[in-house]
Amino acid sequence: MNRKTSLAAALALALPALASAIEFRSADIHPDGYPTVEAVKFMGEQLKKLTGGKHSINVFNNGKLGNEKDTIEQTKLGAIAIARVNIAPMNNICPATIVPTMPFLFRSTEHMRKVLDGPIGEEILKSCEAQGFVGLAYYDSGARSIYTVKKPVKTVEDTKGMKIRVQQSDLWVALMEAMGANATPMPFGEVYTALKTGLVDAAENNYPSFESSRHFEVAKYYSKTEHSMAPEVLLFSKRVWDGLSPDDQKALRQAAKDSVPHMRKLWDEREAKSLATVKAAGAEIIEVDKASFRNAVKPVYVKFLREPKLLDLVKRIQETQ
Ligand code: BDP
Repeated sequence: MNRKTSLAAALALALPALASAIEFRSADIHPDGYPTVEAVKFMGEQLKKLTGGKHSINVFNNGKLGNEKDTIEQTKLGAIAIARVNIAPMNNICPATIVPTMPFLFRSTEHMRKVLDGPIGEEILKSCEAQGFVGLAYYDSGARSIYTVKKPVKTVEDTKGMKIRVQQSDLWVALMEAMGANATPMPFGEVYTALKTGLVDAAENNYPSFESSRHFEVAKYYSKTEHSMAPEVLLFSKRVWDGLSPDDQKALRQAAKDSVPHMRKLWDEREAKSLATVKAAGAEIIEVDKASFRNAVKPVYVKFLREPKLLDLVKRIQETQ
């Protein structure tokens, strides 16, 4: 055997081990440095540690793999292993995800974290398995508020007739319509131009997204409606999942779990930093008559929570102390 063939033989021997090492592809629409992106990178490091260096995660940020609706679809098909998305574009796919999206449901960040970390959060994720998604974790997304280009919003009266961009979810359309606005669903990546060209008058999001997307440059009135705390979710392709060993599945679950406290730390820091950035750039932070919004969106509870299962989840969330 010459040197070349013996090398080939050695490589062939090494191949079975190499072949089972996987670099999972993960999608995110946010840029580097955004807490969700950094959290999944952290999860990848944990995964490497837990699998003795075998498996890793490659985060494709900035929407490189498509908008959230597309990456959800690709994840279902198994073309992407992990989709880090907001829970809203899952609303039409997996009905229980409507619940944590509901307006004015969580009383505080602590309340939201407690619910999502516990059996209720688990139950909601589990219900998405039948649709092809293994829910690995929730990440924080703070509270979402309305921001406008031309005139500040102070009470729900001010949103009447406004064109407001929403995420791609029927619930979100209904939510804005209940406020008297015209909802325009579109992917996040199109919102800057839509605000700039007047295609929409307003959008809504948390401070970090308002800042990182630079929406504050075109919409400088940020009105603290804080109407929803719809969280982020980490979805794993059930199709890919079913081909993994129980040990690998365990490692993935653990790595995802480990990334949550890290994410929250980054999130809290980023919220404060983003607020300071947008203020320094001239954005106005406006207090609103919250009760007027709360009252206006009540019909959405009636319309979207007809199923006893969903009603029960809401009740249990409200009862969680
Ligand atoms: C951000 C979420 C992101 C959503 C975006 C949106 O992190 O997942 O795509 O809002 O409004 O807060 O579309």
